[in-house]
Formats: sequence, C-alpha cells, structure tokens
Amino acid sequence: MNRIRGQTAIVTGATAGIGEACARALAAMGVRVVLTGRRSDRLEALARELAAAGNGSARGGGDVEPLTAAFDVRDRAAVDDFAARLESGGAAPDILVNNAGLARGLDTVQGGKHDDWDEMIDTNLKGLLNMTRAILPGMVARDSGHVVNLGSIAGRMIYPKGAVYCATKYAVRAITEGANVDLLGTRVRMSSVDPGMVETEFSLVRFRGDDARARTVYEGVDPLTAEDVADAVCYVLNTPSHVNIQQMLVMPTMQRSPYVLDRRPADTAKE
Ligand code: NDP
Ligand code: 8X3
Repeated sequence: MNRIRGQTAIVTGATAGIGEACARALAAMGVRVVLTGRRSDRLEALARELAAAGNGSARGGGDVEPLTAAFDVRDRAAVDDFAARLESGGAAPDILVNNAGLARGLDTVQGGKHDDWDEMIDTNLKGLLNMTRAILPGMVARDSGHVVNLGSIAGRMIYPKGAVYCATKYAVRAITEGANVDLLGTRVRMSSVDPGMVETEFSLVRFRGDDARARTVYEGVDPLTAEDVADAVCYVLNTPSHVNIQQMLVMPTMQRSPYVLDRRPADTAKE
C-alpha cells in the first residue's frame, strides 16, 4: 500500500548519493519532491529527468514537476527564506528528509583541523537544526508530518580518527530522540535511518577528491548502495500514521560493526 502518494517531500542533499536516491524513490511513489542542495546544475538535471519520467504527482491527481531550491543548509537566513517561500507558494511539506551531510578527513582529536570540525558540525548538526526549526512548526500547526534524519552507525559507535564526525551523528540521534519527546501529543513523527557503509561520493568528499583513497574504503566489501538506504527511508515514511519508527539501523551484511568487516579480494566480494 502506498500511503504517501500525493504528499510533498523536501530532500536535502539531493544532488548526490543517498539524497538523490531518496528523491528518485519518493518521486517514483508519486510524491512531489522538493530537491535541495548547493549544486544547482545537478538539481535542475534531476528535476528535468523526474519530470520527463512523469514522477511527482500532486495531491488530487495531475502531474506536478519537482521543485528545486539551491542553498546551503548552514545559511540560516537562506533556509528560513526557502521554508517561507514554500509555505506561501502552497507547497507545505508533509515530509522532510534531513540528509545533507559530510565528513572531512580522518584525524585524531589532538591533531584535528578546526576548519574540518566547523564544516562537519555546521552542516551535519546545525544545518539539520536549521532545516528542522524552519519546517517543523508548520507540521506541528497542521498536526501532520514526518521528518527523517540521516544518522549513521557512526552515531552509535565511535571509530578511530572519526570522533568529530561521529559526534555530529551522535548529536543527530540525540535530536531525534529529543524531538520525539517534544512532539508528544502531536501526530508529527521523527525518525532516524542509520546506515553503515554506503558507496556514494561520501569518501571522495571526506578525502577532498582523492579518488584512489576513496576507492580503498569500499574495496573488497559489498557496501550498501544509496538505493538500499532510500528503500529504508521510504519504508519508514510509508508506515501508517500511528507507527513511528524512531530509529532504524541498516548495515551491509559484510559489516557487522565499524570494526567487524569481512573484507575480501575485490573479485570475490560480490556473489
Ligand atoms: P554524498 O557526498 O554522496 O552526498 C552528500 C549530499 O549532501 C550532497 O547532495 C551535497 O550536496 C549535500 N550537502 C553537503 N553539504 C551541504 C550543505 N552545506 N548544504 C546543502 N547540502 C549539502 O554523501 P552521502 O549520500 O553518502 O551522504 C548523505 C548523508 O548520509 C550524510 O548525512 C552522511 O553523513 C550520511 N551517511 C552516509 C554514509 C556513507 O557511508 N556514505 C553512512 C551513514 C550515513 P551539494 O554538495 O550539492 O550541496
Ligand atoms: C558514514 C559511514 O563509515 O563513517 O556515516 O561510519 S562511516
């Protein structure tokens, strides 16, 4: 059963990886997607593709093209302006997928770089809060809505040289738990989908374009794909309104924890 057809969903970080896959999966379910991220060329290309495929139908029937908005989730004024324009334009969101995020570097706490820390904390934590603060009041006023945050296994277990990235994801878990308490008495739900290793542009961004180093992260393992995570997000969103999946941990079969990974020679990793 499709319970979300005709709804409107904002997806942050829809220009790549998990966010892009979520946008595609939601549009395929007849959800009108609002694609956001900083790279406007990618947003426009995805919107054209989804519109051409006839995805993104509005409440009540006819096809409605995806909307796009290019902004940085760290820019609170831009986020507030986006939310206000969406509401006044008659596209009040039913769903917010807080996906935009990144890691920068792998460093010890004693050797870490302040700029990397700022970027991770400002994006993964404060950016998610900016979006949530802008969108959640409308959901509460309408007594309806669902926010899905992209957490991580890194929000449950620390790994070496990952303390600050992990801290941002522990914080996402705290916000999901805290908001759920604060939302008691409303029909608004908040969930976090927490993946293990997913092959996307994540490691390329973490290692600032060092493709060879990024590829070694996924060598010899069979990681999750962005589509696997999008499936989980859609499952969570498509539950009946009295069901609230507050947390969902999704791991590749070959990764049982950040430390316990069945890495094999590349040609034997996949069945
Ligand atoms: P990608 O690098 O493939 O995609 C990240 C997305 O976030 C891009 O669309 C990027 O868009 C957007 N983004 C980054 N910074 C900003 C910003 N300041 N403002 C707006 N958008 C921004 O990575 P993933 O798809 O893998 O990551 C998505 C989420 O999933 C992240 O929160 C990540 O922490 C989480 N995650 C990833 C895992 C993995 O192994 N890949 C595992 C667990 C969780 P643009 O650059 O155009 O702005
Ligand atoms: C991203 C996945 O590998 O850093 O959240 O734990 S990892």
